[in-house]
Amino acid sequence: MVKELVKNRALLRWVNEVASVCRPDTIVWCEGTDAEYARLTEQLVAQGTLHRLNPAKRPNSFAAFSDPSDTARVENRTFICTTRKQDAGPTNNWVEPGEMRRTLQPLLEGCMRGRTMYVVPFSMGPLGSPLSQIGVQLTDSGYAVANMRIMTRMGQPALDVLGDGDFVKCLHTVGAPLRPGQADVPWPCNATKYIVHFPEERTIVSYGSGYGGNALLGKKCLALRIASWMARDHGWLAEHMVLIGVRAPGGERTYLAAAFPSACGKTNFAMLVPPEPLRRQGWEVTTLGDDIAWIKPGADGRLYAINPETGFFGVAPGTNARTNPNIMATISRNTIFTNTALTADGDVWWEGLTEEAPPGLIDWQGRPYDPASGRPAAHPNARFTAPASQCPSMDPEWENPNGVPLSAFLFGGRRSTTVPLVYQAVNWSFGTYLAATMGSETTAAAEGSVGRVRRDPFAMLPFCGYHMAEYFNHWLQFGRELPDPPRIFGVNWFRKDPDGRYLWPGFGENMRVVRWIVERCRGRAYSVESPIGWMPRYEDLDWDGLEEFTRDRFEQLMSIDREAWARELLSHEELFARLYDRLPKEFIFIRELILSSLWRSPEHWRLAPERA
Ligand code: TSX
Ligand code: MN
Repeated sequence: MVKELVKNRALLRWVNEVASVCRPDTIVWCEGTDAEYARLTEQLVAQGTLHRLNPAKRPNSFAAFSDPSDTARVENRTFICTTRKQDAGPTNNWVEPGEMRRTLQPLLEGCMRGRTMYVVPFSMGPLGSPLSQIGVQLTDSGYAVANMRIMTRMGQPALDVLGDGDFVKCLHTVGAPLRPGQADVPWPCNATKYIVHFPEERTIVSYGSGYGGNALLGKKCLALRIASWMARDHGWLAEHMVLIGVRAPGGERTYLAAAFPSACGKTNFAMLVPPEPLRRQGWEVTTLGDDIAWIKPGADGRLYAINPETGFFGVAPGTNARTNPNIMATISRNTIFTNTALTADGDVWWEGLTEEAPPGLIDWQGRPYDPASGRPAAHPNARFTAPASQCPSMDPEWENPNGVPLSAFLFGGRRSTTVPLVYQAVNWSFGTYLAATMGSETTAAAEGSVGRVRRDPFAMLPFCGYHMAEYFNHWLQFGRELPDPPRIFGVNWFRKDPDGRYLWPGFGENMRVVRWIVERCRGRAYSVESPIGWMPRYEDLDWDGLEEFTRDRFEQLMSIDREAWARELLSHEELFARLYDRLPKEFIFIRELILSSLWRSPEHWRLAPERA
């Protein structure tokens, strides 16, 4: 790319301004070509940041190993800097924008000395789509550039779309300048970290980290935190959701968006393979995205959704051919792995890939791996970055610039008790309540006491760029304006029996639930009333090939325990108290309505199946 041909004055001015503060040795404008990617990765190999994997096993793929202190997003170092504190809300860290700029200024001065500053224009969403946004990331991390090339539509085409229009300014530095002659390290970063959003100025500044969501600014920072702010202002939705298509026998397609907190198998759900009997009937699931959905009303009043990304940045541990054959095919080539283990024959490995660790592993910190050590060989947050185009289940419409029409939203958490396999909210407002109060049980000691329910409204708690209660209000208002809004469902794959065994087989078998959801949206499936919404009876699900799943077990899986639900509803108060100043008044009444209907006779709600 020739800088002289860049038309956008604001971009040129900003690049010069940043360069004069950060003082990079050189500036490289990224074109986004295959040749450029080949050059860049070759250079990163020479620097020791990337390791080329055995091309016979994993063509054109690389492994990277981060500094042990830089392995995840840093939520306590993530800031929303709005003029008024109230606009960031009680669930975000807030600093006054002027004060934050004064804090960042000395950190940024000379922060890129001895390094190259890459100018990375990118489009979130299909090039030129009315649902897309352009960002430009300035970064001193070649690793971030290589990942951005997989995760976004990056380079000259994005710049062409930008023209002299507006873009989101994304400044990223690892915060590790080099003195003349100073040797670099494979993973430069800084102990001090700042992930800062100025939503009013559509600006992001990320300092000190090279990892994932801290460094690939198109993803969590732009496509969720900044975009959620823009969406609230302009009447659309930026959501932390999987996007899937369901093909029914005969070819009819229904599109669903689903939000799950971490550790619920979101990517597995995005690439769900139906069990053989349903596949034989003609049911198929196709993938549009595994993390983020941008959603706008169309001229026909329906909601249209796109996946703003072009790749998957997924957690490696637990991934295998049984739980997700589609992702295994996706990461077979052209993939960057970060913090996995290395095998003796130059491939990657992680816990759960195979039952036993192969001999001769090198762990993610470069040490020979001893399975008896009790430590994992791969970091628990080890990742792959892989092109979505390589996923066998991609939907034919996944790059449609107009998006796909949504029929339903699904919200799920990891709940070992109380919450049934599936239920349908009675309307948009009750659905908004369901999503706002969703929670998941913690699975790792690092997250505090294991098994406690942590509320994660819409799975957006770490990603909403403004006051969470305003976000609920935005959802409510959004629904009021839709003539035929998508139906809203709660799901829970993780309910256990009193002996601690999972009641539901999960994975591909979830297709039976998805099928019922699709049929509900199409007005073809029965359900019965319950205090928390509409629920399928045993005979309303397709049990073809799963006949051993008994009616009795289904009743356990679907039961609504009054006492447990009363406690559940009361515990919502904890979240509401945190958000009291802008909490929608509907929520108080909805809670009371559900609470009061718990005490109606169960016969009342079991006896009248409806098709609505
Ligand atoms: O991804 C999962 N899904 C969704 C798949 C579309 N996982 C893995 C979560 C960890 C990231 C699940 N784990 C699911 C699920 O539906 N369900 C469970 C719980 C479970 C685990 C094992 C078995 C059954 C349920 N059974 C056996 O292992 C034999
Ligand atoms: Mn995510």
